[in-house]
Amino acid sequence: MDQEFLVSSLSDTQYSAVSNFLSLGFAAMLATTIYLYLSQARVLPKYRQAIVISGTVTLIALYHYWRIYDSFAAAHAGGEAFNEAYRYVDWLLTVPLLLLETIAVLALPAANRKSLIARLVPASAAMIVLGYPGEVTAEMGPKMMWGALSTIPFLYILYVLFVELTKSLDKQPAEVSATVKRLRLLLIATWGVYPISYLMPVLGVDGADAFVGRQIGYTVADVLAKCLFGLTIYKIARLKSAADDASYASSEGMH
Ligand code: RET
Repeated sequence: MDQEFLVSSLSDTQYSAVSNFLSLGFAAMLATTIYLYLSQARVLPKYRQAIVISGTVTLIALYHYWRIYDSFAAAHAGGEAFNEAYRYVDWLLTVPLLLLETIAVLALPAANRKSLIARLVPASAAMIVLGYPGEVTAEMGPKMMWGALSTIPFLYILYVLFVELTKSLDKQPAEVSATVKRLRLLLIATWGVYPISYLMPVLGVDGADAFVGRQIGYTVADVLAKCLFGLTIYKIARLKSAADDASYASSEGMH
């Protein structure tokens, strides 16, 4: 909910812009979910969990985009409050899962994997929970304070991913290591969009423009961080399957 203005006061162009992006988000989540669930059988069994988790992330987001779309349409038609909490509930579930799918596809030794999960999952939940009070307030002071608190676990996650992923890259085949590097770049580039969208009201864009910019920013970032990210995980799983098993590689025409 944004206290500064009512969704019903958006111009027709602003309303259509947000509505079209939300609809695009819904379609992208639907298509990616089906594609990933159907494709998980095409990688070696040890990589399937990573693909199933990726499809589950887009399935959870598919549900939330439907709810967000409905809440937005109702807020526009009837002046009801727009429910911004759907996004935060979505992230609370999907951000830890995105980290789990990343760890799963790397197929690291168990001790290494457990230590990564134990650090990254609580940090990602803290990042989202601390950001929410700042999202729903129109006051700049508390917005900056919660934003700064949420940035602490955010930076910690980036630090852990950088250090740990870099260590694991040495043990991966060359093509896999190049794709994992691209995955990491994609993660940093897309996750960076969230705090920028959050800061729009602080950056001097206010009221309706900040709302529209934030909704479009979050939606584009979600499609990249969930769909493109999930498809990249699938590509890594295929490359690793081919590297692990020559008969997989030849049956998939990969060598
Ligand atoms: C908030 C609050 C302001 C400070 C920071 C934030 C970071 C949010 C991030 C969200 C990532 C969400 C993803 C969802 C996709 O499934 C909460 C906006 C740092 C990084 C990846």
